[in-house]
Amino acid sequence: MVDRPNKPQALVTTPGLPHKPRSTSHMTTLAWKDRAGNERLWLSDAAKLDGSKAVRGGIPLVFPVFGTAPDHEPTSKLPQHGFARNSRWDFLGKSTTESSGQTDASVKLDFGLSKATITDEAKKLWPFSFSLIYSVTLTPDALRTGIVITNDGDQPFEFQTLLHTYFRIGDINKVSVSGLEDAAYIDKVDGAKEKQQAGDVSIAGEVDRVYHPANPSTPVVISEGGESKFSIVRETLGDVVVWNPWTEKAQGMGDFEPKDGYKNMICVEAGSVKGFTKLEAGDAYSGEQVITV
Ligand code: TA6
Repeated sequence: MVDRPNKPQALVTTPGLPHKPRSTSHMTTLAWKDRAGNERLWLSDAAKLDGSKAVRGGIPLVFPVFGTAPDHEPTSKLPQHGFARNSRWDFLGKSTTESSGQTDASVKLDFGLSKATITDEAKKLWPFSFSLIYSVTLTPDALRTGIVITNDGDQPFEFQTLLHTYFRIGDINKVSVSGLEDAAYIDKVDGAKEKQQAGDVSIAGEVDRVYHPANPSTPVVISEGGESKFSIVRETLGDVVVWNPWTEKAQGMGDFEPKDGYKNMICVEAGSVKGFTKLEAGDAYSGEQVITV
């Protein structure tokens, strides 16, 4: 076969896991610097990076449940946001594409988790046969993170999944989020009431909302002082959570530092969390976000 220039290196992309993982890590993208070297994700100064607790910041991966689901028997015993973000994942491989110009260079890392590699405790709480491949792709102007979920068993299971992205911003008081206008949402700060979004979302206090935009292909844009900072395009992930803990909740989280750090972050989280997605035996689900700066 003629070797073509810039051929990506071999990459393990099937749901199967390598026999001997090269390295393992917890599943949170911790940092992302843009081409100018600016850090674009928020990470708490008190974030636990030793695996003792979910990382406060970056992009923790939520699976197989969002929040807790006491009324959903199969996931009712799982910890908040499920086990994926606290599990040790296998590094599956890396692929790079060189670039003639500066526009299409990319590096992609794949990580794997499956029933065979989660803890016995997690298996007890959620005994289904599954495989996850989590991919992180960096290009000069974008970060893509995506998940492929495979049902390796002989019975269906239901799941929720979400990319819990902590965006770094300069001043929350100058931030607005567009692309959610007219979307129905559940307001978790107001008795989980169902509401409809009028215009852009602004933050002047604790906000914890689960949006279900009518048109999932509309980009969600985070602007500051009228200038677009992040554009988020979603594939399959039909819901968007917007969260800012504000003063009281920030005060109450031991791993949230500095305490006024809520002024410099906003979570805009792409996910499939309205109800549960059913995955039949042998089927696969994939969802991705592309964040452009
Ligand atoms: O995504 C918003 C949310 O569900 C909030 O309700 C808040 O609990 C946040 O996630 C952080 O959750 P964590 O388990 O990481 O403290």
